[in-house]
Amino acid sequence: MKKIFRSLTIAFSLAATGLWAQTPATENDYYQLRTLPIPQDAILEVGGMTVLPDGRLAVCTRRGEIWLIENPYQQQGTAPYFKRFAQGLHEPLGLTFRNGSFYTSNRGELTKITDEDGDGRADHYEAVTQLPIVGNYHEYSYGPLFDPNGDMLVTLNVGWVGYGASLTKWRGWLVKVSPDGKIEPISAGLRSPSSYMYNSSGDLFYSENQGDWVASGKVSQLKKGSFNGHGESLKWTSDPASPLKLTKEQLPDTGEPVATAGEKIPHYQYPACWFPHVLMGISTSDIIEDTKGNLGPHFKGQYFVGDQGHSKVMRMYLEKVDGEYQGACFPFREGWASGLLRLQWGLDGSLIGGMTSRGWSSTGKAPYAIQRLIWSGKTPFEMQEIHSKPDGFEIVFTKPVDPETAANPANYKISSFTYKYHHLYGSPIINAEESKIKGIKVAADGLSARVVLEGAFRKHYIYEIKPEGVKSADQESVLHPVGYYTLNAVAKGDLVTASQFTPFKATAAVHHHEMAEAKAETTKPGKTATKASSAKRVTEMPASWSAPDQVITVGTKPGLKFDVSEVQVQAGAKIKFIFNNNDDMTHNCVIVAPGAVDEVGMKAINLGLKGPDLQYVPASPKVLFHTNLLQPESTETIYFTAPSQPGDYTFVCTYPGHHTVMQGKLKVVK
Ligand SMILES: [Cu+2]
Repeated sequence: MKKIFRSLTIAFSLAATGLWAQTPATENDYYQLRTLPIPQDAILEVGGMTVLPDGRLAVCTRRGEIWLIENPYQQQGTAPYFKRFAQGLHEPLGLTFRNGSFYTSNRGELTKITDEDGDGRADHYEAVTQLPIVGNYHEYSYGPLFDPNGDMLVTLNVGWVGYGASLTKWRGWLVKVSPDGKIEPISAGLRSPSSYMYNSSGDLFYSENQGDWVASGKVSQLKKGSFNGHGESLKWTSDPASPLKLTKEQLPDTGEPVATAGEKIPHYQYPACWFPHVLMGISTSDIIEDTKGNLGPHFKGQYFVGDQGHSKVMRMYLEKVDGEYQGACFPFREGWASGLLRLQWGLDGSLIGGMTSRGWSSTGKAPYAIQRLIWSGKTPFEMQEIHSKPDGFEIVFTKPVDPETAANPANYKISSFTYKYHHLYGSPIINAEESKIKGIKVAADGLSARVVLEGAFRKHYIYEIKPEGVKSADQESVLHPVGYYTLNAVAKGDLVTASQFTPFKATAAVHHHEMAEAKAETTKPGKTATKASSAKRVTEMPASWSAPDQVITVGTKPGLKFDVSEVQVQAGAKIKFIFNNNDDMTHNCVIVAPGAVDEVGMKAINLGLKGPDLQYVPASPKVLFHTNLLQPESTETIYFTAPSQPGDYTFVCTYPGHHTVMQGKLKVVK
């Protein structure tokens, strides 16, 4: 549904501007997904995954098993062969193979598993160490990853008790485990660090998920003694083993911009790249570097990052400015079958995705899956890289641009924004502002464009860069015309002077009109999330009512669910509707006309940067009533008169990524 809707939108806008030329390219034209057939008796909820030296794929599952898969590449069309190697583990969420043994982090134990007699089945399970745990459902453990000295790195999720809590030492930390089982804390402030990796330069990175203290998904470098933002882990910094002495009381837990809050926190590590919540994904997972150009030489040296909730792979380009990593993320390939948690390179250069969605809902509907992504050999027209420059950005393209469209400032839109730093869950986008473009200098080879901006840069802000109107020399549109660059520092170097700007002829008025409209929207003074009642959201009982005819209470549950699947009301009855958000995520509740749920859900996703301001409620006659977006552990009551027309209406959460699963039926009867 998502794809159909999007291509219709593109088709419509092309037709409207008279530029209809050819069918727009899709991700599938360049990157194809192949699904591994999984035998029925294997519940392959992938927790960890590794490719063995002989090419077999090893998978540990959230049900506590390890499976070995021969021929995952389905050579000559033959089926892969699955063999269960080990069982009885406790939700292992990482798998490594080293010197003939597997290593995996169970919730409470780092285990070494060996097949000593060589019969293809594990027969020796050895506890390397006990991992700290009190038994809270949210205390996941991930890894291990061997460091160059042969020690093992493990990351420890915080628990959840209405907020992320470090209920035992060293929850919320990256720890190092020596081969003899000693645990040493390395880095603090982690929330849900499901994925971490060394890049080819030997630097360690992890991906983080939105939550309390964490405004949005992000990828950060992990350094010894650094603090990554989540306050609860600081509980243990008075311990002599702690490599940092920061306390929670020192944190500016005020909701001020994270861009400036970080400057006040000793040892705070700014993310190398934010993955703006919903605009890019909703739950960043595995990071993998493409050192060989497996997905095309144009992306060699870049990273691919999974998103569990959006069932997609994103792309990340990093550069070093002032000695620190920073860079941009881009959409890459959506439409995976389930929640994408693990990424590995196959020996054939395909990108293998290991998936699970139980309890962590995803747009891919399968409960679990393994798929491989294969490059077709064709090069998409994309922003290959974005570089910081002293006066703006340099966009490198994968193919030469059409100099006419690339030189026109109206064909780009650049905005910047940041988030709040606080102990609350997530953050709205704040301080959004559109940049004015002074001019463009297109490189002589057509492969890059310097976009020169007016005004000062905003340090540690996220820059949204959209070359929407730029065409390739053969008139293709950019496949994904958006990237988010995290500008921690502005690079030094040569400036572009006005005389060097590439001249261009003014094009159709439609661009200027769109620009003006977009600008008007983004430069409005910052609005707060709470708005007064509207006709579709009446928060006080209407004066004409003496009492409601019916009171309905709907709550939320983990896993993107309402706590009731169906409620029934009388046509035309006066309804008091209480919505309690008891979950650990942000939700709203929108009542929509029969059959309109997908349409309204997609409109909410397409609100983009405007979404948070609008509570992710799109303007549509099919939206009948709605609440605002509610933070975890909060409630809102609205009043409405039930439709006079009987039928099956839907109540749905339109927070992006939720609408396909988070629905219930509002049955209106005579
Ligand atoms: Cu929701």
